[in-house]
Amino acid sequence: LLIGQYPLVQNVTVTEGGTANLTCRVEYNDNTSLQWSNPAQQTLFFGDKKALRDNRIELIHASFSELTISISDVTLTDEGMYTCSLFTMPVRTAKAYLTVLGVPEKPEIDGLTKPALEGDQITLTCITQGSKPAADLRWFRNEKEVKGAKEVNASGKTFTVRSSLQLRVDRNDDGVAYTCRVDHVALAQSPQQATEVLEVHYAPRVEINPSLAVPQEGQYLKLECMSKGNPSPDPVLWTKDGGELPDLDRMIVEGRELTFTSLNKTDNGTYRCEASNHLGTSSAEYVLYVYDPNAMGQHGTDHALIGGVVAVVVFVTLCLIIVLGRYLARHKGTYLTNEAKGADDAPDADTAIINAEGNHAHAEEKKEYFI
Ligand SMILES: *[C@@H]1O[C@H](CO)[C@@H](O)[C@H](O)[C@H]1NC(C)=O
Ligand SMILES: *[C@@H]1O[C@H](CO)[C@@H](O)[C@H](O)[C@H]1NC(C)=O
Ligand SMILES: CC(=O)N[C@H]1CO[C@H](CO)[C@@H](O)[C@@H]1O
Repeated sequence: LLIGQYPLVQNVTVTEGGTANLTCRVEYNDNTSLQWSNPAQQTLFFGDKKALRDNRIELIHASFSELTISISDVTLTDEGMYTCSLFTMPVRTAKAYLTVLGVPEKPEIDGLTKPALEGDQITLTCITQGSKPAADLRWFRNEKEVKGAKEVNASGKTFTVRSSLQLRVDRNDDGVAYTCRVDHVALAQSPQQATEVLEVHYAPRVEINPSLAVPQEGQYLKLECMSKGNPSPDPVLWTKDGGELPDLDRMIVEGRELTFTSLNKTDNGTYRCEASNHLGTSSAEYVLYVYDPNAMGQHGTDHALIGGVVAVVVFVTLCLIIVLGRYLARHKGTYLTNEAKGADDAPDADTAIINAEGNHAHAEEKKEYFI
């Protein structure tokens, strides 16, 4: 026996249908033979000599330092422990485990009723078979991931994986895509997926959109009946005050739209739009009150008048405050300085007072001027 005279092998993982290469190396060897045998202990190759008649098994390389064979079209039954033997005395062996990955089948989505009715409780189930190890299933509502309930069952060497999603459908689910995606090592970068688009039927919901907020006599007005339902509720029915629409040239019904080319006071009343499909009927009402443009104008001038009056009152008040302020300041100032002035010029106190009073009168004149 030489130092380093022993076989070396590595475990191998291969995807179902692929090719597995089994290599056995000996670093230091004399002319001792190498052999590969399968999990059933059958010899596959003894040196370069093929022992088992299986077309899928081929020799890749045979020498005293290496024996490499390949198994193509691998199936799950090929999985197991393979042995490389070096026929020294005693025989030395090395074991390599061949793992075969089961490729999950394309997933299928069950449980979808088409169309579903609003309020229905449905359970979508996604199934994929044949994965090994068990595949992972993930659900997406449009692009957003949602949580499903997973269940794994072994069937032979592979697994059947199910994931179910319980939904109470409403109108917002109409047209929504539910995708079930299979993630698995054997699928590498290309996960398998299945998608179902929900179709939800629901009773209509109606709304009336007027083109004007304050309709006035003579104006053009369009009332649009917005109805949403599935199947689409078409056509819609317009009525006025519980009866038929008056037959007037300036009142035009075109599909969902009711148009008044020139509003008249006699048009006011309650307009109703009704839409139905096989799931129900729904309606909306609009109370039309045609304003008199002259009355509106009157209101306008009233407002302008009030505004004007308020502005004048505010202005006058401000002026009064300013004038009062100035008057008070001036009154104080003139009183003090005039006294001093009068006292300087006057030969006696009486004259000083007279002078001061005279100046005071002069100041009052000035004040009047300021107003
Ligand atoms: C090879 O696989 C076997 C069986 O799965 C395991 O026990 C062993 O540790 C593996 N050897 C290596 C080197 O990974
Ligand atoms: C409104 O209708 C009445 C009667 O149909 C008509 O006499 C009147 O002139 C109309 N008013 C306007 C502003 O069109
Ligand atoms: C039919 C109707 O509703 N007529 C009303 C229209 O508005 C005037 C006031 O502008 C009411 O007096 C009418 O009764």
